[in-house]
Amino acid sequence: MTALDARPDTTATLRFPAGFRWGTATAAYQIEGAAAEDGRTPSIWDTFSRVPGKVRNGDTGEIAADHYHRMSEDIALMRRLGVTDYRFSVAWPRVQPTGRGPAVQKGLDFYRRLVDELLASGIRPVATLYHWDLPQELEDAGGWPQRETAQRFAEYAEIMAGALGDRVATWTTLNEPWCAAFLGYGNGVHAPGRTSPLASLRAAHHFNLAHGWAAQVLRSHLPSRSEVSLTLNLHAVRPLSESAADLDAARRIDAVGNRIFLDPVFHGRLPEDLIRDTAPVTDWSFVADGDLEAASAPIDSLGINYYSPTVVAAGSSDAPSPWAGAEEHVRFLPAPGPRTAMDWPVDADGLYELLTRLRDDLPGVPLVITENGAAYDDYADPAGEVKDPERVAYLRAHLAAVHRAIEDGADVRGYFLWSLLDNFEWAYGYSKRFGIVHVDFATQRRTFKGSAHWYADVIARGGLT
Ligand code: IFM
Repeated sequence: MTALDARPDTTATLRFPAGFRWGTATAAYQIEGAAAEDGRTPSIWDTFSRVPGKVRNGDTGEIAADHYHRMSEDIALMRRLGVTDYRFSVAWPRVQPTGRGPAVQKGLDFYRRLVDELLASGIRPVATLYHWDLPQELEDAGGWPQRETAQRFAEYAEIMAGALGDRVATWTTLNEPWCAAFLGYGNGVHAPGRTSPLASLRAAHHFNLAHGWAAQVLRSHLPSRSEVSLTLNLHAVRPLSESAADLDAARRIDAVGNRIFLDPVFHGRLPEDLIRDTAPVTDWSFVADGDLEAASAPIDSLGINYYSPTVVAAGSSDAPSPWAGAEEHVRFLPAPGPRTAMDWPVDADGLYELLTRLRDDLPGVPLVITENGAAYDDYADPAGEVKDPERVAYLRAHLAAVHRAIEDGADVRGYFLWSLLDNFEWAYGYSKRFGIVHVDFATQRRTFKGSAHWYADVIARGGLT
């Protein structure tokens, strides 16, 4: 080999497999606005964001990115990007305001128009049924800690399958049930703001049940070519050292952060160590006969949302924590390296670790990156341009990690960048910008950031240069 051969080939292209899906993702409450229009009623996020001190600057999703009125403009942005797929969520209180009974036609019409315009643009719609906006009436009746909510969810899934099943081929039941259960009912940082370890574990179980019931309902109402999936924000957990105590800390977080969903959904069982670890806060008697079998209804792929890894060691963490008791045995440590505006470490290896773990743990299950992206403090310069080289570097590194995982045998079918637009970032309100399209919330003007131009180029080439 000559010295020239040994030099890295900087012109090489990391090409993704033919048919790889290139997408962007959004969620209803974060972009739609029109919170009280056409029959939509409050969700838990409308209520929560009005509670003083819960959301930065008192922001709410009342107007958000006004996507409800600007949907065609936003689809035009996607056409410019060249995405093959678009992942959106349906606002449950827009189509079934009380979470019970018949659907509201105008709500369904909005999603029909969205899907039809996407299809006419050659973009495949990927619908998520639940991205955290529970109808407030269902929370008033007990919310996700109550079994009945799972039943309501299955009925809502049937409504949506009937309304869009002929035109949407890919369905996701839930987005990130970990956040909805543990941030919503555990440490109260998300809606509905409850702080009970028991409630968070009950909610997690009912999410698994809701997912399984909805998956069955979708399967029986959708054409056979349709795909049913679930999206989890799996934690790439790293022990600080190989000591038995640090490894045990990592095991605890893996149990209550990952296997609490993976085991019921893919193996029809609850992890034994989770039951042991959580004995001080619950006895799991709310799991009824047949629940775990229902939760493990077959699905076609697993969606993964990844942003950064979690480094842990033996010790204890400060309350309030969402970890249902595990925090008494676990210390969370900052991962080294650069950080995004969320103060999340930039660490693409975590995504590779996660994908190769799933390759080994779930053979035969296709994987899709349903969210990945980064917030930075973007602004329009005097020339009106929004330059975001840090986001481009983040995305490039993570796509390279996906590529490496595919080369090493992970069956990854697509990548959805979070997010298309700057939007309502939950408890951070509008202070954090994840979009590759900048939104001036005063005027609702949309501007391609540098990362949007870069992503369009990646999609056009089918990979990275
Ligand atoms: O904005 C959220 C999204 O709603 C769920 N996944 C993480 C994103 C960034 O925090």
